Amino acid sequence: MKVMFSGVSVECISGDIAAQADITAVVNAANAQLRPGGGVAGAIHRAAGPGLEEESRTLAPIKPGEAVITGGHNLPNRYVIHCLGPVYGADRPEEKFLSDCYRNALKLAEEHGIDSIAFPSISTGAFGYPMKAAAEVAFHTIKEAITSLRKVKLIRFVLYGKDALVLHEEVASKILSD
Ligand code: AR6
Repeated sequence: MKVMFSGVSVECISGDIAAQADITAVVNAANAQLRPGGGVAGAIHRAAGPGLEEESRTLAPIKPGEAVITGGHNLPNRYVIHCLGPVYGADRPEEKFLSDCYRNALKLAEEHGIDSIAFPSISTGAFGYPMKAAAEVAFHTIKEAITSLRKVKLIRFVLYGKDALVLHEEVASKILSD
C-alpha cells in the first residue's frame, strides 16, 4: 500500500526492517540501554555489526518517547534512529510516549536532512502494545506532523507478517483519508 499525503509518500510493506536498502534511516524499537536485545533491535544490531553498539552506548540510557540518532555501520542505511517505546501497562500514558517516538524520530530526520525513513511497529512486540491501538497512534501522529515536513519524502512501515501488514493498511487508509 502506498498513499500520498501532503506531498509525502506513506507506504506499508511486510519485511525485515534490517533489509531496507533503499531507505536513508531505519528506526530501531530500542531498549533504554541501546543494547542489541531481541526483535527489531536484535535484527538491526546483527546486521549493523558491533560498531553500532559501541556508538549507541555513548548515547544511553534513553527515556520512553525519546529518539537518538547514530550511523548505520554495516546496514545499507546511512542512519539508525533509536526510539524507546513505552512498555504497555507500565509507562503511562502509553499513547503519549508512543506518539513522542514517531514525532521525535521525524524531527531528527528533518534535522539531518533525511529523505526516507522506515519504521517498525514500535512497542508491539516485547513491550506488549496492542497492534491496532499502536497503529492508530502512529498514523495519527504522522498525519499531524506531515504538513511540517520539508526533507522527508517517504515514510515506510515495515511489518512482520501478513496480518500486521493488513492491519496497518486498514488503519492507515482510514486515518489518512479522513
Ligand atoms: N523487522 C520488522 N519488524 C519486526 C522485526 C524485523 N526484523 N522483528 C520483529 N518485528 P520488538 P518492542 C516486529 O519486540 O515491542 C527488544 O528486545 C514485531 O513482530 O522488536 O518495542 C528490545 O531490546 C513487533 O510487531 O519491539 C527491547 O527491549 C514489532 O516489530 C524491546 O524488545 C516490535 O517488536 C522492545 O520492544
